[in-house]
Amino acid sequence: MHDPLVRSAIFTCSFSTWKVREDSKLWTSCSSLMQFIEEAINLCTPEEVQFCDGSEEEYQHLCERLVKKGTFIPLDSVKRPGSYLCRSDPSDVARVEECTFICSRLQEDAGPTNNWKDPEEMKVLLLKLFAGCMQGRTLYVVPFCMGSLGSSFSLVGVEITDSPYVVCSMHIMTRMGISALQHIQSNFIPCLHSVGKPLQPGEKDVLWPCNQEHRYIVHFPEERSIWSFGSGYGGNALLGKKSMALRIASVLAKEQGWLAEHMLLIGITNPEGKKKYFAGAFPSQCGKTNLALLCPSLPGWKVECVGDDIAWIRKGKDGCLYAVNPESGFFGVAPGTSYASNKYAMQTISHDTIFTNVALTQDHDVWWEGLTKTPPIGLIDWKGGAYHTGQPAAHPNARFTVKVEQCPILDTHFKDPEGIPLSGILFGGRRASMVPLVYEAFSWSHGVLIGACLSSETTSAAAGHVGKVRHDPFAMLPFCGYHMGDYFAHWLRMGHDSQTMPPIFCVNWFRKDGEGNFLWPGFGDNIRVLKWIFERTEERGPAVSSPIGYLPAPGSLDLTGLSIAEDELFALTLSEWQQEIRECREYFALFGEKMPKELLQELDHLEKRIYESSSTASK
Ligand code: OXD
Ligand code: MN
Repeated sequence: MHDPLVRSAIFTCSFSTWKVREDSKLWTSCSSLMQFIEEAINLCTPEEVQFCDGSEEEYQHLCERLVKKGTFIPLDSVKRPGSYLCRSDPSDVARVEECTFICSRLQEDAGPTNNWKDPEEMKVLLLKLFAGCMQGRTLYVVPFCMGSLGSSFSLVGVEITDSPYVVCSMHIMTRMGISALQHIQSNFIPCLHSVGKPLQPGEKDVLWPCNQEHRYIVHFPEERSIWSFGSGYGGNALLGKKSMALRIASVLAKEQGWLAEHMLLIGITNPEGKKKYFAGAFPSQCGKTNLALLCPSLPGWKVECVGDDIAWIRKGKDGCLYAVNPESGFFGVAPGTSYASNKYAMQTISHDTIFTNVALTQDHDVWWEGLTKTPPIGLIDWKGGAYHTGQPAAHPNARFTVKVEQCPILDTHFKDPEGIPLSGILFGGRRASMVPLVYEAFSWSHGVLIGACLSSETTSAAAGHVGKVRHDPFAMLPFCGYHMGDYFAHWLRMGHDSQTMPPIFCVNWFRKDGEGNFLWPGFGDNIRVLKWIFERTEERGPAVSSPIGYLPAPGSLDLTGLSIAEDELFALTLSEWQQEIRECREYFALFGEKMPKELLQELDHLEKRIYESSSTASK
């Protein structure tokens, strides 16, 4: 016999397949979960409901189903075992920031950097869109856990979705199914997702259903719920990631005194065997995955990966910062990844990987720009047509989705529920000029200013113009679930009461010379910069004070074997900095009363130091 709630759900939507299952008690024992499911069924009217258990068998079954439908193309079982290519609709290839909303009760709580709508009005709009939206489709119930199972720092959510691609991706990116369900008491974050394309009786489905007309990625921070409509892609649809682990988690973090950040986490071991951990915030597509999986060019140095995209950071009893990666997979950008640039990423994705929007080779393997110097003959591009020179073979935001366990340099403390202790924090962006290769903040509040002033050229991770410099404070512009001014204040507060905060550094791998060539080789050579940072945290690395922070003392950056114009990498053009400060001040004015005075003072100090040094220079 079914539980009465399940029975009533069956009755109301008369879905055709409900198997009595051994785990049904586990599902029905949480009444708020059953209520969420029942309401979703009644609203979305799916044809079937599938309660996902997270098993390998279930994953394989879903993949087979997607293959049968034509959405997944199996790759060569010898070259790329257990892997699939999936092509999205060409209109659904990236996060849609203009359709992403923070619907707090008060607009001022969302702040000027987020789209906002009154939560009640938004609910009315969403209820209309979701009504009947899963007709002819299967509704999947996906319980998932962000963070280690059973850790008091983890968050449990339940995503209801009508996209089997999303379910497969959640299998990889989160701890999902029964293991997560066991940790739901009554507390979970409900996430409702639909591709927004109901099927009329007899209508043939398309390979990648989505809704081009209506797209909404909506967060209700007080209610702690997420509704996503119209897109099946990445951060729009895998709701444990950007929506829950950043936007909703950032709100919880502010309330509870921790940080939910868009950061990679790495362990670095020096040739003497000493190990330190670092976190790094970089805007989307600024090389976070490459840095997280770095293969050092300096002998004796080792980098191990804890995470490539999201870090949850808490203060330990000793006052130091400890971080965990709440995800269990990588959703990395494929173009540019190769054995030359990132051997560990290539090994990670050598099997059991879902590729989205890459090109397909004649022998059923994958290809993208940068994988090899020239494209192979007979390539099929990401849209499924013959590849023509001059057109992109892979979409620039093409992705691989793969379990972290496949990473050959996964850190042994990856699952540690207490997290890894941070010895330093890095901020970086994609800046063609002005920002030197590396410098260190004078203090925590100066470091917070560096984070707040972070700007970067826009990339294809989000729909819209590419290559325009925009402010992206802490690389959190699209991901902060509340007012950015309050967020800055929260960062300042985290560092106030103790001397135990790690030092903060700024890095820029993307500086160019007058001809538009990158000055720094990047990739494995970034270890040279990490080495200087590592040694600075030991107070061993020599540095010189400059108006913007501490720079490596001449000769202290290990450039052995490189022929590099070091001066150009560190040149400070003071007029450019004066201009930058003017722009930051203008930007900060956006945050009105909520802009912390302390940061404005830090900006004044920076301006004064720059002014003083330019007047000394001109004497
Ligand atoms: C991502 C992003 O997908 O930042 O990680 O856009
Ligand atoms: Mn990201």
